Amino acid sequence: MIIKEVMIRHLKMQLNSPFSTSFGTITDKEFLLLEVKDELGRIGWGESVAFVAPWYTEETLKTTWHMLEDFLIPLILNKEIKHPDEVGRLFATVRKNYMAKSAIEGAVWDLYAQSKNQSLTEALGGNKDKIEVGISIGIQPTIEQQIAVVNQAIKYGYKRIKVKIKPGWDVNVIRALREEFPNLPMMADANSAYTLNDVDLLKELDKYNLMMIEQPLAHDDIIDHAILQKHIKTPICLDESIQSLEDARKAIELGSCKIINIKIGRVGGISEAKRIHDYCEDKGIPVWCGGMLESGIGRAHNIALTTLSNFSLPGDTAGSSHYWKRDIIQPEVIVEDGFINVPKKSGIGYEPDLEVIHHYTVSSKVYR
Ligand code: OSB
Ligand code: MG
Repeated sequence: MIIKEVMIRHLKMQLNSPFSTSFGTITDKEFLLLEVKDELGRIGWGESVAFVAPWYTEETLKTTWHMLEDFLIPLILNKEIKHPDEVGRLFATVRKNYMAKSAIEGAVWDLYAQSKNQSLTEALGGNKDKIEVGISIGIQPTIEQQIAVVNQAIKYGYKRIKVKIKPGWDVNVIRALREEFPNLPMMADANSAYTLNDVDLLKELDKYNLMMIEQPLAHDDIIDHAILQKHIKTPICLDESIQSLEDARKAIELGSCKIINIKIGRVGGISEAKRIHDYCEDKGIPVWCGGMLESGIGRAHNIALTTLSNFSLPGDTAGSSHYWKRDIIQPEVIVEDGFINVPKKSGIGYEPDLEVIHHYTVSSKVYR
């Protein structure tokens, strides 16, 4: 296929409830949505997961737009692309900027699957009809409210719950939740809020039978995590620290983690995500699919990726209604009894709802 046109839209969608982490609170999700057109007029959809501020990784909505407009779109327009794996090679002269790259690459994967008359799941070699998912719950104002929100999520059918922790909101909260929910598969995500000075505190968490602790130490560290893992029994799962297959290889060789959270945007696209998945499978390291509060488009990509065999732990892909009054795809993503049915239609398997997309669009620009 030959990419003839790319449209970037800036969308702003209000979250049903504010999402708080160790770094602050998000009430609106602003992101870029990409429509990529080939020579036959087929359209592939991609989403840039970068936030407005660089608190998670260094990319932002504006840096991704800049990279797309000034570097990445010119590198793919009018190029013959036989397989999405080639997109990464076309971008080889651009360092990092993985979320920007991933937005186009995801759209090319959608186009590629459509051109083969396959679902994205089939095109990726996935083999599940339904995927088991969990939910990530932000920091609440009080422990009582935290318990109430977890309880609500359990009622909706989620069987694995992730809660966010930060200094001052950690052992006290996990202890309270464990007392309330003795058998709940539960994990904690610190988004890099601790250092090795906190080893004693992190050791305390070993008492509460957590499935794992996600990214306790610095966003770019794998050395200190390896030291920490020797001191604690709870498996460490890395998120921010793993931005490529090379990062995964080094972290696994060092013993920095026992589990990896794979996010398509953080690692530069589906092809790299699949390579990390395959490597981890080979090394006996289970993976799960992380989330970035995606709209339905990014969610659809996550669902397809999760059908790969070594996504053996429930991910953070909650249903549309957890995030939005109205999602931008039809049908919306529904979670029943902790499972999402994998769509069978060609491409991402959901229909973008243009009316709703227009409603949320702040600005847009076409490149050809
Ligand atoms: O660290 O996994 C994270 C959301 C935004 C940025 C980082 C993270 C998260 C989540 C929520 O935990 C995942 C989701 O529901 O999409
Ligand atoms: Mg995380």
